[in-house]
Amino acid sequence: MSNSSAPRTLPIARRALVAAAATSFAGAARAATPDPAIVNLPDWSQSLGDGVQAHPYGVPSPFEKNVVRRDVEWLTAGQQSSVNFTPLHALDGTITPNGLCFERHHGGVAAVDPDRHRLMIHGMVAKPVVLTMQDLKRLPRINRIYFLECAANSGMEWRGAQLNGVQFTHGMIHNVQYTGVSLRTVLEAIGIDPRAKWVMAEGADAAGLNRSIPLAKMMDDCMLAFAMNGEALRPEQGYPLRLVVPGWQGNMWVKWLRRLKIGDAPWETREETSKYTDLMPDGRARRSTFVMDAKSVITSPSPQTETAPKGRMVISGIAWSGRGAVSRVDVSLDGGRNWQAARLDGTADPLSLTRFYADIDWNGQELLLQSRAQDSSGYVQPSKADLRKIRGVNSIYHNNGIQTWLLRADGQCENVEVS
Ligand SMILES: Nc1nc2c(c(=O)[nH]1)N[C@H]1C(S)=C(S)[C@@H](COP(=O)(O)O)O[C@H]1N2
Ligand SMILES: [Mo]
Repeated sequence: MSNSSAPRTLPIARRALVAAAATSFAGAARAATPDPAIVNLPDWSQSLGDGVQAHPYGVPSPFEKNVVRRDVEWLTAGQQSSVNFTPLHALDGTITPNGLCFERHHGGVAAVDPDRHRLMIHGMVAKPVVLTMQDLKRLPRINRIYFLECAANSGMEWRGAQLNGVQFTHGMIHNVQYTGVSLRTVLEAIGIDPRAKWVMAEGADAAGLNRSIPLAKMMDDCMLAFAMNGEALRPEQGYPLRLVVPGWQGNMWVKWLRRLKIGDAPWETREETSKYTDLMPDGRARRSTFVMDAKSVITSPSPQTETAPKGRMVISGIAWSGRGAVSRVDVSLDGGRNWQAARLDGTADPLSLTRFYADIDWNGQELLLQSRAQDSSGYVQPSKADLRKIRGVNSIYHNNGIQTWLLRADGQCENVEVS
């Protein structure tokens, strides 16, 4: 095509594109003509806006003020040993913004001065060391995106649908990019006794939370992280130093990390005996369930999202697996009778959240919305009924059953179960 013909043909091509798009925007036709939002100049176009230093640290639009972490008052006795939840219903993509990452702590948020913080590594090592934050920041760095899911996520749903919102049923998860050093680098430099098999990680908070973690996992992919999503860790997430244990239950990701003790057997701490074990129907406890199995949930529409209009609808959700990458997500509109493959968007990175979409036409009839994840190991997320057949209903932890939302004719969703 010659240059001179381009200006003549382009407008025609553009008009054709607009016309084609207009047919698929049929549902967006406005009742009022002319549209006042078009003919009247809005306030924000009639005066100058805030100057550059109005918010030295940026904050969301006031119109997004409801997008916040929320707690469930009756769940815990107080605020210090408690939890709040990520507003999954209002988020998209895969990265959780730092200010919206759910918090779970057993003794409140420790206010740690990084200059006075130390990490001691001792036990079955050639020579014990005490490291400052500056020491750690002089080691070679890596960046990795991982999900962190509390083992108690969806724990309130074992005996039936209870909490009406994806924030509360699934919001004990976040997915951020960590910056730090690989633990292998540090442990190899220190010299580990060849008979060593376990590492105890301990936090500097009032709870002194501690967990035994297999040395093999520590050497494989664990990290000492000091930054999340490009900035220093938030105090709630363990500033200035947190252990990252990819794919494994959140409780092991010790925050305000102050000590690693190398040993040859687990320490049987409170968090791995009385807590984070699952009471089975025969009265025995299922233990050492470190890996978080594949799970998914539809985040929109869901009980906290705006009333859904009829017509084109973007069903959106997240999927993850502690065993690898999410390889497939299926969506059902009829409570699990029929399934269709959802579209996985972006790169399905191992041990990190994957976003899926299903684009549908909704004619206003009731739907029973479900999603089902499958991971690179071949594992398929089970129905709640199948999970209960094996696990009973005495558990708190490790509920990765398929979630159902009833989308009612009025465009609102409700947490339900199908049998
Ligand atoms: N030192 C310390 N580390 C801790 C905890 C704690 O209370 N103290 N809570 C654990 C639990 S139970 C979970 S689920 C995760 C929560 O991480 P988050 O607060 O970044 O969401 O941190 C873990 N690490
Ligand atoms: Mo947790």
